[in-house]
Amino acid sequence: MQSLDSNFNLRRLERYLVMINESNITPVIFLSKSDLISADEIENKVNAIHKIIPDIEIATFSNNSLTDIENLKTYFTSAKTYCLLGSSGVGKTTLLNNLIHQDLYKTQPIREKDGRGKHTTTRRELIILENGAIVIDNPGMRELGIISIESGLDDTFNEISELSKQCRYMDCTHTIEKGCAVLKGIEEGIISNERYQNYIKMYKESLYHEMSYYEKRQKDKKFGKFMHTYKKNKNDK
Ligand SMILES: Nc1nc2c(ncn2[C@@H]2O[C@H](COP(=O)(O)OP(=O)(O)OP(=O)(O)O)[C@@H](O)[C@H]2O)c(=O)[nH]1
Ligand SMILES: [Mg+2]
Ligand SMILES: [Zn+2]
Repeated sequence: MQSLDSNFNLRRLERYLVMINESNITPVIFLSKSDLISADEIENKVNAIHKIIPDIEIATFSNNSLTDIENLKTYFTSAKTYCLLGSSGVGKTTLLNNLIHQDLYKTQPIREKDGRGKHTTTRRELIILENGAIVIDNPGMRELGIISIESGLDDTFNEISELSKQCRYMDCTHTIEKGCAVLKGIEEGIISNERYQNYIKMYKESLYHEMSYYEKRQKDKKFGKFMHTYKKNKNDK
């Protein structure tokens, strides 16, 4: 979920989608606070998403509209589980309360000075809707850490991964190599530079995380060895 006002951000959306695709979850984009901007602006934002991810489902809504809430309910199918993800203050808990027609969970206005949420929800809440759909409200995310994102990255940046098959080298990093089809695609305007930048950034992050994970494992091994020798010495004494 992103709100259609200041929170709307395509790059952040891509980050969420990488994580979601990596986990094999079907994403649906909810754009909240449609009451705060004009119909034209809403259309522009929806088009901007569809331009980079053509067949993703998008629903725009306002938590202040009963009709919109009734409409959103059609997205929640019986016996399926749904997770509300998005920055603090976009209206996840407000939606949850609306779905159950009760003000059960706490919501809070966003900070006026920077338009950010106050991290009101501090733990996950699970509710079951009338029709049996399960909805989980999550605390707004401060950042989206990345663990390993190979397939999520490919699914989200589909046009880049498709082109990369034509790179001259199998292990092309698409940054400096001669014969890189991705770099060529940017030059020719087939690939958007903004998407490329985000792709590279997330790719590097995932490498970094994998590396530090590896290093952590190495450390654990050393620690394990240490404990083993320590115990052995102790028993020998
Ligand atoms: N104008 C408008 N305000 C909304 C809408 N949805 C939520 N809000 C307001 O936005 C503020 C934040 O809503 P919350 O539901 O607490 O946001 P949240 O996503 O749960 O935030 P965290 O729990 O911090 O992650 C509240 O003041 C809501 O009343 C909407 O559709 N339109
Ligand atoms: Mg909340
Ligand atoms: Zn390349």
